Amino acid sequence: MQLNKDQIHTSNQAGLSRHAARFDFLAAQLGEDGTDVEGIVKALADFQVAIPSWALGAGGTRFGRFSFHGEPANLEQKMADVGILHALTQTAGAISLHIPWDIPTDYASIRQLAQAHGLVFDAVNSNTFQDQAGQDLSYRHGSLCSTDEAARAQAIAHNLEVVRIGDQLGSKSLTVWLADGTSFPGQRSFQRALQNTEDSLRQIYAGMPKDWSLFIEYKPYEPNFYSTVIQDWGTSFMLANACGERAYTLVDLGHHLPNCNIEQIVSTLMLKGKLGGFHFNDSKYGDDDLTVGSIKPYALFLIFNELVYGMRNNPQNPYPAWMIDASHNVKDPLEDLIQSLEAIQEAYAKALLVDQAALAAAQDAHDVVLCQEILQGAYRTDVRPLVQRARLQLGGALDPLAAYRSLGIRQGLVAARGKHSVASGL
Ligand code: PSV
Ligand code: MN
Ligand code: MN
Repeated sequence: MQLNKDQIHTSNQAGLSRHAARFDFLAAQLGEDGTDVEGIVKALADFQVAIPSWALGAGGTRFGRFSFHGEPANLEQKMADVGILHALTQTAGAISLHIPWDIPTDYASIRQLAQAHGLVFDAVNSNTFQDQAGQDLSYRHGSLCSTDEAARAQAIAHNLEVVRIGDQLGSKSLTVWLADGTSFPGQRSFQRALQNTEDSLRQIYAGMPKDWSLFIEYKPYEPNFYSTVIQDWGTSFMLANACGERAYTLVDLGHHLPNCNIEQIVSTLMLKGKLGGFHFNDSKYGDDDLTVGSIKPYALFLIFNELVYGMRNNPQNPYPAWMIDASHNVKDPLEDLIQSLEAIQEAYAKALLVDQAALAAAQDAHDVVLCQEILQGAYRTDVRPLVQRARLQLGGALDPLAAYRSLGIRQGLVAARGKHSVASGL
């Protein structure tokens, strides 16, 4: 199933004049304050977020999995789903694969399909947090950190195989997330585990093509609950430095202990040129992987404020690789991703509204009240007409969620794939 521009164009007609009135009103207001409205609309149009191939089936928790009708059963169908998201939102122009869950069988046709949907392949993800069928050695006691040299070698070889697969698709980066850790005090030597992990990552880094980047994800707990080897941004940063210039830290919003100041982490990493990748989701308690912006939209805005600051002021930092890392079992996954993409665009638009020069002046004057007013003035602005305008200019839907429903997309997918298709992967 592929949406064409005419279907979207037709579904937009009823709302166009209302949109135009709202946009003009907001643009006039912002223009009076000296805001570059066209520049913001362009920045929004340029912002593309990768969709992970594992977010398209109905997710689950470790306690159960509930299928959603019309789920994509293979990589081609997952790409079709991302194509639908991209056609509607014009913000999901990339896909991120998890290997071995989504190994292409015919590379040329997969590349062609990506092109037809207007997609590129972003970072590829390795998986040494599960044992795979036919694998010689188990990761039960760790992978890149393992005290068993042969298990470590197997995990390194897997990562290099993932790079080889990604290279044939045009990917330029590898994301490593490890489940390695312990659940009980004394279970393993912290130092040996960290040293082994560093040695393994350095070997992976050395084996990547010279135009590839390595993203190292951290997470304080889960599935291990006493310690993880790469528990925090500091450990990831240290490992990235040990690997080399093209190794970076990846921040996943759900991978922090409660109340952590994530915006400060983002800011520090960008100052040091080491924020390589970013995973969006939201959470109430831990790594909940809820819809972006559903729980803490103000925190998301503050994080975006630092991202925008970093993108403008830190040329030493590469342009980060953005990805949504969320998964559900109560929503239609495509509707959920549309909501996440909308929340991302809104937070980004609000951050772009922050008058950074005025904020710097207020900071220098120690006018704490004014600093807060500047941030919250941007946050309280209803930026939806700007986000809509960016989408419209690219041929997307005025209201992607409403269009998804009125065009009967889920019904079409169920008719094409059946009620009980099951996604590969998790
Ligand atoms: C595990 O917590 C995780 O969320 C990591 O962030 C990975 O990116 C993702 O799952 C898939 O492996
Ligand atoms: Mn992640
Ligand atoms: Mn996670």
